[in-house]
Amino acid sequence: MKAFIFDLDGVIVSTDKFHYMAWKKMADEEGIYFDESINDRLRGVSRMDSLEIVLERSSKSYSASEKLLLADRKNEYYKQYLESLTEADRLPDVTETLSALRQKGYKLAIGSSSKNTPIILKKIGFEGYFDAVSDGNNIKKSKPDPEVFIKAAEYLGEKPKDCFVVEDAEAGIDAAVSGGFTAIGIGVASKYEKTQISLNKFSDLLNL
Ligand code: B16
Ligand code: MG
Repeated sequence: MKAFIFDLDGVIVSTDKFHYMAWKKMADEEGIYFDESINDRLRGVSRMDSLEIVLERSSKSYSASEKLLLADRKNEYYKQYLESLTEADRLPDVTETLSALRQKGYKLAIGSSSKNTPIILKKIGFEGYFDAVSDGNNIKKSKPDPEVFIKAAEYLGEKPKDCFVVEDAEAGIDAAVSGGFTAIGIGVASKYEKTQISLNKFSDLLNL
């Protein structure tokens, strides 16, 4: 294996709590029921697809332009929460494990559905750190489509079969498997049946 492609939200940094808070604020304002288990279904899913899941609980139907406004409003709340992010928000073991993997000669990339990836990487002190970044800004189809990881592998100059993908979301594991990558699951995704390697903690990557 030549490279690791990391999902961002839920793997490198815990922005998932901010997604929850931002969707919850928007949903409360609209009188739509929203809870943590609905939020779990949004992991790795694009902003507009996430909105459709949130609106399943709405009694009102929204036009396409109203939906765009709702998604924008959620994103504004989300970006306000992102302001507080710092290097201390990198998830446990991430800093040391990434540097040890790099020392072993692996290339390191990001494969995230988020259009906010550049802001997040900057806030946590990882701007320019990864050998390649593929995110919501360079893809047409979001996870479970493999496009984001295929682009990451292309940017690295590697083939999918030579890359591990590390994911916290079922949609991300589906994307990795269908793209021909080896799918490593952490958190919720460590218990998913399609996950090929399950991690208890991030530093377990050093024992593969
Ligand atoms: P944005 P990941 C994903 O990031 C999140 O898990 C998902 O909850 C979010 O809807 C998606 O990014 C889009 O994010 O609204 O910032 O473009 O897990 O693929 O790193
Ligand atoms: Mg994720």
